[in-house]
Amino acid sequence: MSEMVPPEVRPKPAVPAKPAHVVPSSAHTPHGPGAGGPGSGGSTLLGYIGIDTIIEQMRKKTMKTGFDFNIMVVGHSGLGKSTLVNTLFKSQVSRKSAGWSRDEKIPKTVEIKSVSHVIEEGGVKMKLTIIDTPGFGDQINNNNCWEPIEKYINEQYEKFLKEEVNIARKKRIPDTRVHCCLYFISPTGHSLRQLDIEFMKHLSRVVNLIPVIAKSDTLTPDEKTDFKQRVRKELEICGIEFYPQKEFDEDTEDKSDNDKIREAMPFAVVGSDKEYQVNSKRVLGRKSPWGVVEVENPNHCEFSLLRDFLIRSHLQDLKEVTHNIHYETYRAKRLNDNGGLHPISTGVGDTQESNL
Ligand SMILES: Nc1nc2c(ncn2[C@@H]2O[C@H](COP(=O)(O)OP(=O)(O)O)[C@@H](O)[C@H]2O)c(=O)[nH]1
Ligand SMILES: [Mg+2]
Repeated sequence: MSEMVPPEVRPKPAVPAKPAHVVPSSAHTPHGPGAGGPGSGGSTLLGYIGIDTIIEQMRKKTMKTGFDFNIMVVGHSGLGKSTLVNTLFKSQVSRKSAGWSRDEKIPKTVEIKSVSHVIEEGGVKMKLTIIDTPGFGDQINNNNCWEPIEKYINEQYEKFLKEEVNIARKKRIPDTRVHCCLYFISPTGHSLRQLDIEFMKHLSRVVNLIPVIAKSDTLTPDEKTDFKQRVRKELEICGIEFYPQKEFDEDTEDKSDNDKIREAMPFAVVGSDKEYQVNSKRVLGRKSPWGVVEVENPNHCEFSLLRDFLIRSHLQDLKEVTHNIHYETYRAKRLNDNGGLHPISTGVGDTQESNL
């Protein structure tokens, strides 16, 4: 059995992590509390190394390069998908592209449209791509209507895979993979539709699926509680595992944090781009006969829970699970099935194929 040496915790000194001017070591006279000179309380050997500066280094790199985040919204027309995404990112990120207006006839098949924006906050740049799926569930016969969506998700994995196996591969592969799929459940107050179950069953295997109850202000608080419970039960009975899946919890802390989130899902949300004056404050909300439903007030709806989960606590994990689990599963299957990379039939990317 191998022996485990307990970690040595080194004290962090009150000196800058990285000197402003690097002085050759021969010319360097140790001074200050962390330099480890005689009488300083430590020895040169036990002095500060600076391992913890990796965090600052990573922060700087991320600030410089920025990152991609791709979010897909699915659910039938009018469920408030575009509004919710705009509310999440506090801007018109989900604007309609030219020739794609509400008055237009409902498309015959599911379309997939993406729009990208660069959002910057605190010096950090995020390239946000919203992938919308207009037409989903709007037909009379919605059989297999998850197929084009799954195909799109797989095409993005294929694109990434092709870039990875390219001999002259890019230093940074553009990431168009879907990191998160928000599925909008209609606030019927009854139960899930067959279409909802079919979609979530198929898609939860290939992407981080997050179900939400749309337009929850149209339900009374009691209806909302009942509906949430029923939906959760139905998802369990159907064996639908949404994100964050139990099996990917990394440790007990992760498990206990995620258990709380799982118990509160699916979040019953409200979106709005209108502001109202409430107690001398401007808040995003929706006017109802009972007053203003405040979007960001946790006593009114669960929008803020969703926002905190999606952006403030799990954004990096969504990207990691996409890469380490969903993409990895696709990649392994693809390489196994074909004994390497043969020309693909999806018509994605360039026409030149490379073999492993
Ligand atoms: N009551 C209510 N209406 C909403 C909500 N979110 C959006 N809407 C309204 O529903 C309509 C359709 O919204 P939209 O975001 O375009 O839906 P999409 O077709 O799913 O993208 C618009 O009139 C919105 O103002 C909500 O949370 N509650
Ligand atoms: Mg829309």
